[in-house]
Amino acid sequence: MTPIRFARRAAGPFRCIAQSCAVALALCHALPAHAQTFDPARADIDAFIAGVGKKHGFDAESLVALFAQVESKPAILQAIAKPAERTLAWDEYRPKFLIERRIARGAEVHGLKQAELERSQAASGVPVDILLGIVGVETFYGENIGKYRVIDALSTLAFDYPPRQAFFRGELEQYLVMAREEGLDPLAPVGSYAGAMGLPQFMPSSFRNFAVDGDADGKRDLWNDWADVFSSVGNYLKVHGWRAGEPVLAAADASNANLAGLSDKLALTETVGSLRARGVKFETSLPANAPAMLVALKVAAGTEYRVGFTNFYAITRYNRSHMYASAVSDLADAIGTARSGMPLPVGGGPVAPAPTKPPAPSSGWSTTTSGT
Ligand SMILES: [Ca+2]
Repeated sequence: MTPIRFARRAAGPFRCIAQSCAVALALCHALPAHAQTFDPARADIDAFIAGVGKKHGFDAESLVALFAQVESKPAILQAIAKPAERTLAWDEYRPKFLIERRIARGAEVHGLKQAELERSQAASGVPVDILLGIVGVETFYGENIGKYRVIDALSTLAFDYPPRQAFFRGELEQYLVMAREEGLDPLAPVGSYAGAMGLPQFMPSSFRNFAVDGDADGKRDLWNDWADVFSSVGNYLKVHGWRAGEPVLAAADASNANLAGLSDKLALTETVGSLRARGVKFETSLPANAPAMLVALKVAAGTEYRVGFTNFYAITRYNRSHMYASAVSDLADAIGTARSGMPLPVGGGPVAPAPTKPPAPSSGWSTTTSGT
């Protein structure tokens, strides 16, 4: 899950994005080109150790010994300066995820882990294809879980990236507690440059709050245990408002609609009825009073419109991006189609369909694991 895009200040669960390229580059220039271990005697680290030790009962000497083995990684500061979802248009972003190999792998994982998926769906109300869509977008079903030690990532951003230090010091604190609770060596887990962990890319606070032991083996393992992975994603969406049996979004035609004063925030500021009253055309079985938002996705030819419902909003709590939630929904649909043996849809909306040219190889590109 996803911390913040820099334009979205509220702390989200998972990924994190830079304050600005200029800030990040300036920081990079001020720091060594190669990783260096932290000095636990550094004033801010010493204060962090003292505070966390007192608050959670950690032995200070153990924390000093731990942080003497933690490295500040310049590559992490470079990675956080590349907020892909702010620089790509929808018709560039979507093909990164809607590639045939990802869709096929999603269908394959369904076959391999059907029991785990269906148990997670039963517990959360989240359809199996949405669970597969999230894990497919996040890490390509575990192919791109990230290459950094989580403690290096969190510490680099907590101590060497001032724009987000408060958020990452909080996550670092959560991580230390999580490692103790889960019986993990804090130096062992790997994740994204922002410290997002495992197949679903949970940040430590989200792990502690929302991860689920799906197979009741006494451990929450988001790196290896598919039952835990899918149950945790389902639980996260359920807690954030998922409504079983309801749609995520509908394609919309807003070409003759009155959009004056319409909010572009990630919020359910409209209803099915209010959008129809504005002249937005879309099909849904939801009633007129159902919460909704107009989703405007920039493409080369203009804007592709969709109407997002409560479940669209729930996906944006996982990652605060219209494009992310749209890609998860499209990938879920494509996996469902692939599973049923039907030809894959062309996709896209009424204004600008998805490009028909072959998408670029994914090469590990991921919103949460830049640099992998
Ligand atoms: Ca488990």
